[in-house]
Amino acid sequence: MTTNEVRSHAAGAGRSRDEGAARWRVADVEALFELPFVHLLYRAQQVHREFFDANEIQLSTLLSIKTGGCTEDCGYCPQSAHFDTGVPAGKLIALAEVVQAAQAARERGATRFCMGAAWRSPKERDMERVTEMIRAVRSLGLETCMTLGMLDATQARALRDAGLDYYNHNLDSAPGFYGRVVSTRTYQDRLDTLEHVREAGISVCCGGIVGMGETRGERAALIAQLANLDPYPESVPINHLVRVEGTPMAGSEPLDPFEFVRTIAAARITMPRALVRLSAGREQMSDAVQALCFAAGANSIFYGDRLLTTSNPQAVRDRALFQRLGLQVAGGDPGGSALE
Ligand code: SAM
Ligand code: DTB
Ligand code: SF4
Repeated sequence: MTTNEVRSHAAGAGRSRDEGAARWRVADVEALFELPFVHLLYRAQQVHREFFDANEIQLSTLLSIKTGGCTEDCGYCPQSAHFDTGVPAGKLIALAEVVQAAQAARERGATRFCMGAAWRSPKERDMERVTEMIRAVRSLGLETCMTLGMLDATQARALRDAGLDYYNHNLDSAPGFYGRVVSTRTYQDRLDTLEHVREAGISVCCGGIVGMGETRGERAALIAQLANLDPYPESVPINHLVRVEGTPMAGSEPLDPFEFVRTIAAARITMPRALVRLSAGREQMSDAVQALCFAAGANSIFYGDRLLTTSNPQAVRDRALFQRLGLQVAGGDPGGSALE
């Protein structure tokens, strides 16, 4: 693809919804990755500015509502019962604990509260309790997101009826790489859950992990897969693998940070209206690389000292970074004093 073709493709030129979904060929996305770095960032910035205030970021806070002991064998995950990572298996936490954490997140400036459970899929007895959590968090005026594993159509509708705004379910890698990541479920299982979520009318949060030893072509294939979901996800978390000792992927070769930035830029260009979230892995990233991610079109982060089981930059460090970069936080001031 020439530079001009890349530009017109990114702008959606010549395609309309009526003619069918816009399809990104893997080769087209690879062509984005191959652009000289500054040209790629320029393209991403053009697209970003067309649809967003490019200086504004949205803050989501995560809470693990059920930690560890998971039956799945996802090779990156500290919560799998298949690996010895020192993460103990817990039970579903109490509603009051969730409400307390959500209140604290709101005071610190988060606008979305994401609750994650280390499940293959929720059991029937869990559904009542998680729907209570959705109602309670929503009543605080926060957007709600849950990630509970695979859902069937009935479960997706139950979460929708409780008012769930977003469901997070990542494709995690390119289809061709997935078999090297997990053996206890298939790529098609992931796509089926996403379909149930979409059909229930819940907004989709779906992204992946980079730095698991995949090739550039496989990173491009992941982005193409996400961009070709019809419609593409409203929210796209791009995680950098957090290498946790005891997981099969702990020894993955470190990824060139510029390659991570390129992945963010490719996500921005191919999914122009999505919130692209610079997700796991920020703790291990320099402030300069994070700033490049924002310049490449990332406009959301996980904010708060913990992800699910691993640490995230301290909120005070993030606020200092926002200030140094002059970044505006969506929905107002990130409640600095509430944390000190
Ligand atoms: N159990 C549910 C599932 O897998 O769908 C939800 C929770 S799971 C922990 C949510 C996501 O966290 C995964 O899809 C993966 O993208 C991300 N994740 C888990 N461990 C990670 C790691 N070590 N580094 C980066 N991302 C990770
Ligand atoms: C997502 O894409 N990343 C978040 C959230 N969705 C649930 C989880 C990151 C987990 C990182 C490893 C851990 O803390 O256990
Ligand atoms: Fe379980 Fe989710 Fe971790 Fe896989 S990513 S082991 S499904 S908690």
